Amino acid sequence: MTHRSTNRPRDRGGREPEDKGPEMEIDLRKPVVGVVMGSDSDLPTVQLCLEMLEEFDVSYEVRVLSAHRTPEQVHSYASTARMNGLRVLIAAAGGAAHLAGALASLTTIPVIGIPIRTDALGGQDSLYSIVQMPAGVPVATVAIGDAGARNAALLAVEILALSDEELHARLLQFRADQRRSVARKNEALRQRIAEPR
Ligand code: AIR
Repeated sequence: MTHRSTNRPRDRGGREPEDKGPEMEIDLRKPVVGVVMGSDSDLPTVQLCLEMLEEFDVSYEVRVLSAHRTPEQVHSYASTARMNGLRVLIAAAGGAAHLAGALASLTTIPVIGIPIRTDALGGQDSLYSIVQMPAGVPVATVAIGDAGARNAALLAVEILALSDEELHARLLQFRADQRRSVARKNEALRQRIAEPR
C-alpha cells in the first residue's frame, strides 16, 4: 500500500448515492482510510492514529468536518466516501460527538469512532455520544483518548487486512514485536525487583 496523500483535493461535492461504488479492484495508491475530526483541536490525539496508519503504510486522507458546524460537508463526504475508494472511516470528536454516527448513517463502509478526552467530563460525554448508536447503524467505538486513537488505526488495518495478505503479514509482525517488548519488560522488572523467597 502506498503512503498517505493528505493534500489531494478529493471532495467533489457530489451527492451520488454511495452504493454506486466502484466495481473494479481497489486502487491502493489512493487513500483507503478517511480520517475525519470534528475540530483541529482534536489533532494531538488523532496524530497517534495517523502515525499508526503510517507504520503500516496504509494510505489515508484527513479532513476537519463537524456534525454541527458543517453538516452539509459531513453529508457530502460520507455519501461519496465509498465511491471515492475509501474502505474505512475513522471519526474523532469530543463532547456532543455526533460525527461518527452522522457519517455512519450515510455510508455502508465501516466507521470507527474515537472519543476525544474533554475538560468538562473527561471524555465520557464523547464516549457515550459515539457508542450509543441505535440498532441498524453501527459505529465501532474505541477507548477515550490516546489508546483509542491507536486502536482505531489498528482496527482499520485489521479490516483492510482481511483482503490484503501483505498487510496481514505486517499485523502478525506487529503482534510478535509487541509480545517481545512485553517479555523484555517482564525480564527487566524481575531483575530489578527481588522476589521474596
Ligand atoms: N465538535 C465539533 N463539532 C461538533 C463537536 N462535537 C467537537 C470537536 C472538539 C470539540 O468539539 O471534535 O473535540 C471542541 O472543538 P473546538 O473547535 O471548539 O476546539
